[in-house]
Amino acid sequence: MWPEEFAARYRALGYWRGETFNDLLAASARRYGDRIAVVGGDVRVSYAELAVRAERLAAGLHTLGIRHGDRVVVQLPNVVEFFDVIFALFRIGALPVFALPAHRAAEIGYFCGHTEAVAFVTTDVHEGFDYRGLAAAAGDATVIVAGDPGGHTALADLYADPVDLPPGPAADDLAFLQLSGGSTGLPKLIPRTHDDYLYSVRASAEICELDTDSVYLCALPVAHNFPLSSPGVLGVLYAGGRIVLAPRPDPATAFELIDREGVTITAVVPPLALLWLDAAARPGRTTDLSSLRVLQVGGAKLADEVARRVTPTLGCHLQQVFGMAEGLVNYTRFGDPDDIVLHTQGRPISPDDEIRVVDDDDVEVPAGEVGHLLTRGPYTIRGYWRAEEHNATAFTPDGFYRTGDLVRIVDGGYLVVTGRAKDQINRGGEKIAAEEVENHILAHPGVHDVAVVAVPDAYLGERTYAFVVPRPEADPLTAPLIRGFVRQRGLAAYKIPDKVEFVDEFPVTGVGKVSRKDLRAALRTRLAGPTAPVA
Ligand code: OOB
Repeated sequence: MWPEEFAARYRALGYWRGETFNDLLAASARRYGDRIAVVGGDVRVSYAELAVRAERLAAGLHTLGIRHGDRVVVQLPNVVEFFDVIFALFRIGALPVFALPAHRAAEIGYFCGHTEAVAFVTTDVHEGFDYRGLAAAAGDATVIVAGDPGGHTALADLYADPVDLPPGPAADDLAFLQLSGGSTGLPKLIPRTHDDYLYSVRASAEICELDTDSVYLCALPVAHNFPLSSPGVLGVLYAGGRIVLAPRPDPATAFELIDREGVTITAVVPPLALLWLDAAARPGRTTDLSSLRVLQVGGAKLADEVARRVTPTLGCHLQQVFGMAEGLVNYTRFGDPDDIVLHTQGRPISPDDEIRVVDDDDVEVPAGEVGHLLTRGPYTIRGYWRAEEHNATAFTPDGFYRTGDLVRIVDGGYLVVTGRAKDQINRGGEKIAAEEVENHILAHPGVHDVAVVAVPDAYLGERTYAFVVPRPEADPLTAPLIRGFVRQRGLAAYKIPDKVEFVDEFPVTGVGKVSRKDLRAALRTRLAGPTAPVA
C-alpha cells in the first residue's frame, strides 16, 4: 500500500475522496433512480432496482457466512447478475476476485486456493461450456451458480429481505483483487482500494465525457479492467448512463445491440476492431451504427493501418487506451490532432501519474528515446497481493511499478508503446505468461525442456509458439499431444500454444540461460511475417 506521505497527498489533491463503491451506488440510485442502469438480454434494471438487488443479495450472502475481508472468486459472463454480485460483496466488504470466463480448472483452482476463497460464483452454461464442471477446482469454497445450480447453491435463492448488516468497508480498504496478465509462473493478484479505483473511474468518465445520455456497450468480458473501469461499466454507473451487455463480441451481436440501444461508446481489443471494421464496411449491412460516437481500442498495440480506418468506416472518434490492471491508464483525448490519435497510445489520466523511461540499469534515457516504462501514482499499486518476493523485483525501491513495456514519450507527454521486455505473450489483448505455460508443458514426462515465445501475427498481433526439447528416451511426442496435454490440465484455451515445434536444443545466452531473444529472432527470420512489436 502507499506510504502515508503519498496517501496524504492524494487525499489533499482530491483524488482520494473517502468514498466507496457502496457510496457510488447509493448516490447514483438517488440521482438517477428510474433511469435504466443495465441492459442484459431482455432484462432491464434501473438504478433504484440495482441498489435494491445488491442490498438483498448482500443479506443472503451474509447469511451464508460471507464476511468483511473474505475473498470470493467471481467468474461470470456479461450478465446483469455480475453487478448484483459485486455490489453485494462491496456492501459486505468481501473482495471479489475477478476471474474471466475463459479460465478453466487450472486457473480457478489456483485463484480459489491462493486467495483461500470462501465462495466461487459462476454461471451454469455459457457459450457451450458448463461452468458447474469447475466446482471441483474450487476446493472448499461454496459454489454459487447464476442460472440452473445443478446441485450447487442457486444465486437466485440468495436474494433475501434486507437485514441490518455490519458497517461496510472503509474507502481505504481493499475493494477487490484484479488479475495480472503476468509474466511469471503463477498469476499475480492486484489489490485495489475503493479510494484509488474510484478515482480512476471518475477521472476516466470525465476524460471520456460520459453523462446520462451515454450508452456503453460492454462487448469485452466485463471483469477485465478495460471494460470495468476505463471508463467502462463503473464509469457509466458513476455518470448515470446505460450499460448494454453483449453476450458475445462478434460484429453481428454487437451491431444489433448498437442499433437497438443507440450505443454511444464501446471498447474493443485490436483484433476485434479489425473484425468490426471489415463487417461495417461490407455492402448490404442493415444495422445502423450512427449513434456510435467513440470506439475505444486498447489492450494491445493497434496497428496504424487499422487505426486509420476507424473514423472513415464507423464515423466516430477513435480513442486509443493503453492501460494495465496494476493501475496506470493512458487515453488519447477527443480533441487531439489525428497524428496523436492515430500514432500514440495516449497520455496518463492524472497529473500525478509519474512516468519514468529507463534503460536496463534504471537510468533515465534521453527525452524521446525508447526505454522501460516505470510508473507510480494515485491509482497504481505498490505491490501485488501476498507476493513479497515477487514485489521486490516488480517494483523499484521507491515504489515505481515496472510495467515491462517499452515506450517512448513524444511531445505533450503522449506514450508510444514500441515493444515489451516482459516474458509475456499478448494474444490479441489476452495476456499469457510464458513461464506459466512452460510449467504446464514441463509436467509432461516426455518433455526435457521448453521455451514459449511470441510470434508475430497479422490478426492477433501475436500468437504463442512453444519450442520443446523431448527426452531422448521417451516415446515420440507430437504437437497435438502436447496441446491436448495442456488442455487436459485445465488451462484456459487462449493459453494453449498455437504452435509446438520440437528441437534438439535451445540457443543459450552468455550465462547459459535459454535465449528467448534468439529463438524469437530465428522464428521471425523463418516466418518473415509482419514485424509486430515483439520485444
Ligand atoms: C489492459 O490491462 P492488462 O492488465 O490486461 O494488460 C496490461 C498490458 C500492458 O502492460 C501492455 O503490455 C499491454 O497490456 N497493453 C497495450 C495497450 N494496452 C495494454 N500495449 C500496447 N498498446 C495498448 N494500447 O490491457 C488494459 C487495462 C485498462 C485499459 C486498457 C487496457
